[in-house]
Order: sequence, then structure tokens, then C-alpha cells
Amino acid sequence: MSVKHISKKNIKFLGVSSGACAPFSRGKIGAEKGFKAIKEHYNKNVSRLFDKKNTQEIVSQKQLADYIVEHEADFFRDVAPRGMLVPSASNERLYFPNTLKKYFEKNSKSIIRNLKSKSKKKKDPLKALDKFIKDHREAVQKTDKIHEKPTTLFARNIKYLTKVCEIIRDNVHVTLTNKKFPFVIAGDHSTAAGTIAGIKKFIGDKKLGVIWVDAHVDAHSPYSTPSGNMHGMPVGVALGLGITEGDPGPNQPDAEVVKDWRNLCSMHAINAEKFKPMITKEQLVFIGIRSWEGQEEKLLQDGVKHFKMTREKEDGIEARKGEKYQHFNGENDRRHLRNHTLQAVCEKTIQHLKKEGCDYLYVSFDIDSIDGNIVPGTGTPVSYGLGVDEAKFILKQIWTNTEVPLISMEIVEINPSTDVDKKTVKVACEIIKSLVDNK
Ligand SMILES: [Mn+2]
Repeated sequence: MSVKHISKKNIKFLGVSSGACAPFSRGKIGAEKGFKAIKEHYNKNVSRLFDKKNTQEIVSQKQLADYIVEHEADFFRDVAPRGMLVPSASNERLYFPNTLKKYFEKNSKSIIRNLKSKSKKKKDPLKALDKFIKDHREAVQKTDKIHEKPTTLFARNIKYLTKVCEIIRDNVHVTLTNKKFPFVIAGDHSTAAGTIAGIKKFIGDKKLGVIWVDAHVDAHSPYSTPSGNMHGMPVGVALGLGITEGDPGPNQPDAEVVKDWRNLCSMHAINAEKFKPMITKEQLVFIGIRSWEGQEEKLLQDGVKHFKMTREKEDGIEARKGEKYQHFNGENDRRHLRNHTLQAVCEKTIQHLKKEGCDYLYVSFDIDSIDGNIVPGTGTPVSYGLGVDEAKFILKQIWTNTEVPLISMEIVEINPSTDVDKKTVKVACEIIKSLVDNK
């Protein structure tokens, strides 16, 4: 289907009401409320952006909990009902959030029943599970070196995250088939893997250019992750890291994780004979990045086009003392004039993807690309970020560009539970409105 049928005049908002990837970590659960908060804001305001026809909640909190029961209950079965602390791969203690704790308290009997019926072959499934959980925990506590830890933690919750991403993929695909423009509003960034898969499923062999506006690079895989958090991996999924050639990193995930990872990375083309990633690194541009880890640095050095926030003279957006943005002042403010105007950043981005033969663009906008002082309501706020007007400018340039058609957009990581005076929700609404008014 020709993309000219996908008009931005015909937007469909797809809401993912969950912190899909790490609902067990502190704060992350708040991402579930992001979509609802945005909707609420508009319903209360004169300009009502969302109506029933063009808005659909595609992943709910209840679904998320159901998937956990279905796929990950063995790990959390005895931990959740008592609200204990769960060990994480980085050896920190993560708190079991109240919402899910309550769910498990209410449903612990049916969870156990479920597990029993699933483990008919085993004589005493609960005993086996107890042992598994005990071994697992002790192993975590024994060591602080990542590659000696239980390998299942290299891709936490990957099984049900795959489920969530499949739902997103199918909804994005259907939306495009119905000649509508999918505008995804999601919790944590892990969902972008599902969106890209849906677009890819729709466009087939055509090339998708991905513009990743974010403080982070999000290009880990189970082979390189320091935390096991899947929200640090959506770019890694799109690139098929660890499946395609090259050194994927120091971790040694076990066979099951490897299989799950391959499934996730193949979501766009399940029955393909040979694995082909959703995109190659030439089809990717980062804007606004200022936080990454080992293996991700290699990817950047390896020629992936990027505009980082920087205080040095190099190919980046230089962090600047902004008169408009009052949060930066005093002795520690080292922002200078930017090397490139934002206009040039946008032009270079689009020209690069055009030159690489991209037929369509998708922009994945993480609200944490904006300075952490302006948007506290996000999972991992980072300072020295974009201003609101700068973010709006960048997105508008991409949105209105006539070089390569934009086929979908995603906005993520709005977390009202850590927000201050609804600052972040308001910024997100302002951004969405500025684009939608600019069809
Ligand atoms: Mn991100």
C-alpha cells in the first residue's frame, strides 16, 4: 500500500496503559498512568483531542498482570503476596509496587492453581518451584558480577513483554491497513519494539528510517545489559543485536533467553526462513542522547548517526544556557551555544535517512530527551537535555518534512507517579497538540 494513503489528518491514538517492561521496579509502574493522564488532561480542556473513534487503549494494566501470571509467575509466586523485595540483576533491591502486590494478594490462590495445572507432569510442582526460587535468589545474592548471575535476569520479563509487543505490533499493523496514522502513547520505551515490528509488517521489504529522540541509546541486548531491563533494549531489538554478526557483549544468557530474544527480534516476520532485522544501523539516527553504556558506545562509534547533547565541539547539539529555560543557572551551568542549529540537525537527519534509501520515517520520542529539570515525571530523568520548544521544533520538522513520509510516531516514558504539579503530563500534551494542530 502506498504511504500517501496514510495521512496525518487521520490519526489513531493507541494507548499502552502500562509500564510494560519493569512493572516491579520502583516508579516504573507509574508509566501505566501516562496515557490515562494525557487523555484526562484533554477531556478537561476545551480542545478535546481524543474521542472514542480515534483512540484505543490497546494494553491495559489488567492485561499486563494477567501476562505476568501466565508467563513469569514462577519467579514471583512466593515473593509477591508478601510484598517482599525482589533482587535485581544490578544487585539492587527493587520494591514490589502496591498495585501489583494487591493484585497478587487477591489472586494468589488462582495463580497457584494455574501453576499446578501447568505443571501436571511434575509430582510436586510447588516444591519444585520453591527450590527454583530459592536457588535463584541465593545465586543472585552470592555475587555482584553480572556475568555470574542467573542468566534469566539478562532479559527480565521478556516473555510477557513479547506478548505486549505483539499486541502493539498487531494494532499498529491494523491501523496502517485501515489507512490511519498510528500515534502510540506508551509507558516505558520497551514498547517501541512492537511499534516498529507493526510498521515493518505493513511495509514489507520497504525501508524504515528510525529517528530516536531520547536521553538514552536504548540499544542493549541480553548480551550487553547491565540491568536486564528491557526498556534499555528496543533499539537492540530493531537491530537484532546478538543475532546479526558482531560482538554482542560480555553477558552469557542461557538458551531460553537466547530463544526468547530471537522471537522478540523476529516479531515482524515470524515465518521468515532467514533472520533479517527490522532495521540496519544505517537506518537509525539518535537525537539528544547523553547517557549510554559500554556496548552502546561501540554502536555509536560504529557509524550510527547521532546528535548527542554535548559540551564539546563535535557533531552534536551543544548543551546551552537557555534564557528561556530558567532551570539552568548559577556556577555549574556550562551550557554554550550549539554547534549546529536545530534546523541543521533535523535536515541532516532526514537527508541521511533519505540517502540510505529509507522509504518511510518513524519517530520514537522519549520525554526524557527533554531536560530532567523540566520533566521530572519520567523513569530516568537526565539533566542537560532539550528544552520544550527545542523538542517541539525537532518533532515539527520531522512531522512536516516532505522528503521522506512519516508513517508513525510514538511518545513514551510519561510517568505521573513521579511528576511534580503535572509538569511532565502538560509538556507531553503541549507537544502532542503542537503536532496534531499541524497536520
Ligand atoms: Mn528511551
